[in-house]
This record gives sequence, C-alpha cells and structure tokens, in this order.
Amino acid sequence: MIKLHHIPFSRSFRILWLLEEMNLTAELRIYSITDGSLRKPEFKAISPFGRVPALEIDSITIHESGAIVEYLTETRPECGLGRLVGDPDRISYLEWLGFAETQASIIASLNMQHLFMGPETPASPAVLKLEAARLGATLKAMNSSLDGQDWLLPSGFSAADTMMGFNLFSASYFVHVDKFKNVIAYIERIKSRPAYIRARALDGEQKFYNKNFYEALDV
Ligand SMILES: N[C@@H](CCC(=O)N[C@@H](CS)C(=O)NCC(=O)O)C(=O)O
Repeated sequence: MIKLHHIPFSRSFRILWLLEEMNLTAELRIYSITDGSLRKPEFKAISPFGRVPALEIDSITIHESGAIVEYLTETRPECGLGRLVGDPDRISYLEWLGFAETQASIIASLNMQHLFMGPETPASPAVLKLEAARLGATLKAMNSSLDGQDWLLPSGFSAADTMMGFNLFSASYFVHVDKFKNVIAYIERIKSRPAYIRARALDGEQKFYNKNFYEALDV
C-alpha cells in the first residue's frame, strides 16, 4: 500500500504525477494548507517539518519532493524516469531537481505575499515586483534550455520534468508565460501526457488562486 500525503495543486502534485508515470497507485490523504492540520503532532510524526508531500511506501515514510523523486526513480530503475550514476544526463538531471526548489521558493514567496498575508500586513510593491522579475528570469533561462528539445534533458522525459513542470502552473499566475514560446510548447506537451491527465483528475480542486493573474503592483 502506497499513501501520499497531499494538498491539491501543491508540490505534492509532483509525486502524484510521477506515481502515475510509473503506473503506481497511491491512496491519497488530503489536507488543507490553512486549517492547521499540518501543524498537528499526528502529521508531524509523518512529516517532521509539517510539509507536503510525504510518501509512505516500502515500509518507510519520506518527505521532501526531491528526496521522494530520487527514492522512487532509484528503487524502480525499470521505469527509466531517473538518470542514475554514469548516465550522461545525470548531472543535468540533479541540477534540475535542485533548481526546481530554487524556482519554487520564489513562487512560494509570491504566494505568501499575494494570497496569505492579511490586510494588516500589506505586501511590499517593490518586493512583489522584484520577485516577479526573478521568476521571469528563471522562465527565460528555462526557455533557452528547451530550445530544440521536447523535455528538460536531451535524453527525453524524466522525473526532472515532474519537478520543474509542476512549478510552471503556479508561475503563470505571476509572470506572463506566453512570451516564452518554448515554455508554452513544453506546457502543452505536459498537458497531453496521459499520466499527467490522470494525475490532474486525481488532484482535487485548487483553493489558493481566486483570479487568473496577480499583477506585481496589485496589492
Ligand atoms: N522543499 C519541500 C517543500 C515542501 C513545502 O513547502 N510544501 C508546501 C506546499 S507546496 C507546504 O506543505 N506548506 C505548508 C506550510 O508552509 O505550512 C519539498 O519540495 O517537498
């Protein structure tokens, strides 16, 4: 039995999607980010920092999406979704896994300021603008990396795409992604993957964003 501790449209989607790519079925335990359930001792016994994703599998429990991705791909090499030691794409693969969280930290900052800070602690317009520009710079670099290739690695689709690809769906609330043509084509390729479509159907409704775009100065 595999159990994924999950919040719809959060980083745990990376794992939900990867499991579908691997044809592994997980039972979902769904949480809310705002009701305090991640702070409870029962949840911290599963995920000590009170974050999703956490995955129960093979009689162990793992937290941190990058660690889960590495565990799944290394213990199931037959799925071909990792790049193991000796693979020519190994270093790029590891760089993308790490960079997924560099980029996600900017998105998390924008989420915090646009969505979760109340009127008594207004966000700084200067910081919002700077963070949106920094996010835009990461998309510009991704756009260059995708020049002439369908997926982030020349050798084809990998778990790096589930780590980075997930970010793009949140990034588009803060940056006009349409100016990055390779990124747009990449998003369309992701959306047409059967495993991605199945994962979205399982994901549940996102409850963070209540408009399509958050302007940098819209505070
Ligand atoms: N680096 C961690 C980040 C996990 C994380 O921050 N998840 C968010 C959801 S996207 C969360 O659980 N937030 C709860 C909170 O901040 O209270 C990972 O990649 O798994």
